[in-house]
Amino acid sequence: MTVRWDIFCTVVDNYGDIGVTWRLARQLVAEHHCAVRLWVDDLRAFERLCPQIDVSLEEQWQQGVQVRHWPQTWPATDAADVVIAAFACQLPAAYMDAMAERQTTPLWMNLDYLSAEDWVVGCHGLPSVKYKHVQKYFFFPGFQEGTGGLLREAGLLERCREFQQDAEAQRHFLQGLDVERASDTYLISLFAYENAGLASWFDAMSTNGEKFHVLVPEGRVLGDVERWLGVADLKAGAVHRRGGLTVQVLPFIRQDQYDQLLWCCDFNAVRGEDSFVRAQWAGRPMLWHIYQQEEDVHLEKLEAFLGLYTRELPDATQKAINGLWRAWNAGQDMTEHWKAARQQGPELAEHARAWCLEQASRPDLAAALVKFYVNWI
Ligand code: TRH
Repeated sequence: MTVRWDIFCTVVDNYGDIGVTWRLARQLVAEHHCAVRLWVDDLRAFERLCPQIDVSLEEQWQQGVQVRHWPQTWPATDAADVVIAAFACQLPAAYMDAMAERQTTPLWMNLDYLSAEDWVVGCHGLPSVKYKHVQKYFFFPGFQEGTGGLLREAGLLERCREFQQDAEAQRHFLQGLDVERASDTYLISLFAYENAGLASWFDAMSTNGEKFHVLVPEGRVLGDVERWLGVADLKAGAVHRRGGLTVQVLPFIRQDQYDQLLWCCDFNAVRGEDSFVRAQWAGRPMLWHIYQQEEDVHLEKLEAFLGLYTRELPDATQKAINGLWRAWNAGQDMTEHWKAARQQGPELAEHARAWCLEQASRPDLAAALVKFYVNWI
């Protein structure tokens, strides 16, 4: 019998919440033959990743997923077999009653934010609160054994490697974005929040003798790019050259295209949660701009990841990554750190490949969720 899943997503800000839940919903349908309803409170954010979304509809089908607008006034509905509250979002009271009234109690899980911290291993899968007799469980994504793993759809690495070995396919893809990649140029994608360190990084790239081509999808970092270039109102399509650095603004592209962009680039600056994971699957060196949290708790998460990511690397490589990532996340001067990272270029590239394979040797998050359910019933 087909298992029915309800996934609830509130878009707090940015695109990570919808980015993650949309991937998960599709994978549960495509690979585990589940019937999935994805409840989203903000269809406009969704539309940016998936332009086929019709924001005026309360209900629509996209890639086998039933996408439901989560309106302020909750429409009476029955509860599913498995209920996922993404990122601790609060379910509608009437839906929680529907869960409690079901003949077979549903499995209720909170899909948490990704963190490399050690405590995650101890908390993954533990019971959380109860509503009436319905028990909620913690489900933590993660990088280590004992966590829920990372989202990774079937065949992803194979498709990525094939694309990376196919220069013509990459050229064609980039051409579709009006990007002409010169053969002696190091291609970088840049997806970040506002960052005071950007000017020093761009200074370093424009003057160090190499050629860099930085692709910046429209978004929050553009203000810093404008200030550095001394131009106003940057829009998709803009291309500016300063010394060895070419800066090009891209439109915000579909989620699957963004993956391909990551696969094309020699280096990816990413942010938040979902692009961070996708950059790891691209198997290329990267730089993470972590989502800032109150009381700087994000810095502990950053250090936890760095500890894990760099743990087996030689000193110089470890230092280069730590220095670059810490400076970027503190909005500090990037000059020396970028130089060090470039000196470690081959080591960074090799490590990115190895890390990707190591992570891919673990069960993926969707499979882990399904297994959790099967073990629970
Ligand atoms: O947008 P984000 O900053 O989202 C963040 C994080 O998830 C953070 O953990 C969370 O607390 C906060 O939101 C509320 O970064 P993230 O997670 O990388 O999500 C971006 C999504 O947008 C991802 O699915 C990739 C997608 N994307 C595109 O589809 N096209 C694009 O052009 C770009 C740049 C991104």
